[in-house]
Amino acid sequence: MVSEKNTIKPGTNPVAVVMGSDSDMDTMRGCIEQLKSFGIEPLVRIISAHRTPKVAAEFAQNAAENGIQVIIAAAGMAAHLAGALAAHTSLPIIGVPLFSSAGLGGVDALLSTVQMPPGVPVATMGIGPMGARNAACLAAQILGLSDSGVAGRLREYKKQQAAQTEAKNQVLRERMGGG
Ligand code: RP5
Repeated sequence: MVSEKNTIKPGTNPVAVVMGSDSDMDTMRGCIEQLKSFGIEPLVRIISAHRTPKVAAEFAQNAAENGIQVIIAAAGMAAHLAGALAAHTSLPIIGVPLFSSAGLGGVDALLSTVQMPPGVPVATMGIGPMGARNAACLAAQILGLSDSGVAGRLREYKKQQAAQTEAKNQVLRERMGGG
């Protein structure tokens, strides 16, 4: 088992992006890019609740000591990764349920991730790419409570989103003949 106890430089990666398999990477790339757009360099790992359960437990147990403040956990099928990590840490865990071609269209992962027992919460996003991007936004919002740089970049992102939507509305109005 590869231990990460003393290998992660504390404070350098406030957000960890953990996924169950390399087959999840295509979807989670959107999450990683979104985090980077907020100036957050994530720690990225493949850890499986079922295939490497001891690594998952150790990772979560040491996460806070390693300077991680938020963990994003993505998995498909019977997705227990987010919950398994939440069992071993009090850090906020954001779960991203993923579509898997061998699974039930992502609903299997959604239900496995969201239905946590009381006292062990997982903030569960929507299925797939939009959930992956929202996980990054939520992680940034949590960090933004104590990091003014991240908070400022989030404000800018929201402004850009509003400007894009207003521009689309303007185009629509012109196409529809004004008014
Ligand atoms: C889950 O099973 C992984 O998160 C992945 O979404 C799914 C399939 O994994 P692979 O068989 O592609 O490794 O644990």
